[in-house]
Amino acid sequence: MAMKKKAKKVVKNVGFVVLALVILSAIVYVTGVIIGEFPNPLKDDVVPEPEPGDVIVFTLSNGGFEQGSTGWAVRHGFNIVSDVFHGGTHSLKSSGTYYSSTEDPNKGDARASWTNSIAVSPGQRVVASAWIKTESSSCVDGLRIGMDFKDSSGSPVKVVDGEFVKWGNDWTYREISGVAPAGTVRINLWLQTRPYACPESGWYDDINLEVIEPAE
Ligand SMILES: [Ca+2]
Repeated sequence: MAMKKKAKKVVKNVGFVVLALVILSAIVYVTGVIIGEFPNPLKDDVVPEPEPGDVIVFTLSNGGFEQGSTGWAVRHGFNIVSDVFHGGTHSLKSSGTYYSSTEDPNKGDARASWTNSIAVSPGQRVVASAWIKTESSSCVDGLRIGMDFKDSSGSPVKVVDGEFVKWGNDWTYREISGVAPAGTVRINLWLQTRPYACPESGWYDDINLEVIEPAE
């Protein structure tokens, strides 16, 4: 009888220890996701580290705007300047603009973007980066880059939004990446300032984008 009781007690204690470990692990994991130490499975893309044998199949040209707007759709709210830059002697300046898709449908998207389609196949890795500077402002958000992975009908199969460089920061580096999902035929790289009507300015420079064919 005593042995049985003792065994029951041991089982109960082990049960408590396991439960405590599970709760502790959950707290550590959730804290990790919140502070950004661990990937958030709902949000973050797991992009493999570079491997020997990876081949870069596309590199963006004129990411520093030294050839003016060549290759870029510089829409309303954007212009090439030579008084502020991160590299070389030019950058892309973003100023407050007005955009309403319902009131003014023909004005066009208030995002600058790389005009030419960049061919990407499923499984290929895309890494893009930019240097961004912003004036001080009480506006929310700021400036960021992002990319849309699109299928043959032009529908996005995946969107990667970069983290904003908030208003009031000197040149700051941002990098985004993603693996092309099934159905991808191309990507669209875009530069976005939010809110569009913020009266202050921001600048983009030294933008890089590589499409990488992973090693076999
Ligand atoms: Ca430049």
